[in-house]
Amino acid sequence: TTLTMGMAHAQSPELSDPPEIDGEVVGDHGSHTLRMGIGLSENSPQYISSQYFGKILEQRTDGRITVNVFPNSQLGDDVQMLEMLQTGTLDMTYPSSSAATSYVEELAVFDLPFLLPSREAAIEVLQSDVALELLEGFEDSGLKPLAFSENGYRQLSNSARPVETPEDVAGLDVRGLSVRTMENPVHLDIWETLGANPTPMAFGELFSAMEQGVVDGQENPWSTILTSNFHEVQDYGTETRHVYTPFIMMLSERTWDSMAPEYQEVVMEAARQSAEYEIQLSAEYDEWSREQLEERGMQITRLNDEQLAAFQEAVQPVYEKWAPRIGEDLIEDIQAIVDDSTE
Ligand code: TF8
Repeated sequence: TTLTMGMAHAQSPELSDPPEIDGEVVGDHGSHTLRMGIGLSENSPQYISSQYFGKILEQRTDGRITVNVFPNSQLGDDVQMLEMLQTGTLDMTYPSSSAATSYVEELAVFDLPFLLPSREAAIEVLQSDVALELLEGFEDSGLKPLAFSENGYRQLSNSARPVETPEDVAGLDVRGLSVRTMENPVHLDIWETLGANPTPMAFGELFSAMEQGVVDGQENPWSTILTSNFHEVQDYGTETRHVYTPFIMMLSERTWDSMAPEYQEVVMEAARQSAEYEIQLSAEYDEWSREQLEERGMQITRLNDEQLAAFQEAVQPVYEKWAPRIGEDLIEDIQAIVDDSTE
């Protein structure tokens, strides 16, 4: 109605306050200013929790470690920023695990479609030894992984048509949807298998690519779609939940090596605490973001069981192709954690 039309939308849901900062203040081991580049905007759980990370460090080092967070991919996209960490031109970044599979191929396990059926199960996995061991794969890469957190369940959005079935993606009488994917081979394969026309692209270029009609759509969690204003150029959304993507908080190994062991310990603790906070914020954002998107005019399709099963069946070949490369044992280990958590 005209009344609500003029009303400003809330910028965020009711968010939990950050946990109180505890732990002792460590001694003087010099000063560090950490530059951290992230992909998402100032409203995102990623940004809010990164600021909290900086707060913890500032408080626990008596202001000797400070963190400057640069949002909106302004320093580069996930892949580029990881390279900047390797060369030491940037201290920190916060990529999707999918952007790091060129360093640790097994991380692609998280890119397998429909692997993690619930957020509870996903978080169990992220906090498991299996996940920790995956991070060990970064040894000698120039990257120091600090903690896993949540990017979240990916959902399809597009500007062309409502999508309820894989056929709607492929298009029967019309062309298949062109869908931007992350620069990740499994994601590329998922959308190819669904009959779309996938285009890998840096996240920072995505909004204008959609605005200019270079691609019809993309897939990301509702919170990212909202906080990146994708609804301004995307009329349709579908709750596909096809992949659950983790984030990994990353430090340059050069920066890590330049820090006193006491500082390293505090950095590790701060990363874990802020990752936990990020996971909480992400959960608080998810459903709220979907509602907000609907309020702002996006037409969102919720799939019924049959429709969801059709998507799961359609991407089965992706599993069969990638499982041997990623490792059947690893997949089984993760499935065991999932089964335990859903019992
Ligand atoms: C993507 C990812 C990104 C994040 C963030 C921008 O679609 O989901 O949103 O990794 O760095 O590229």
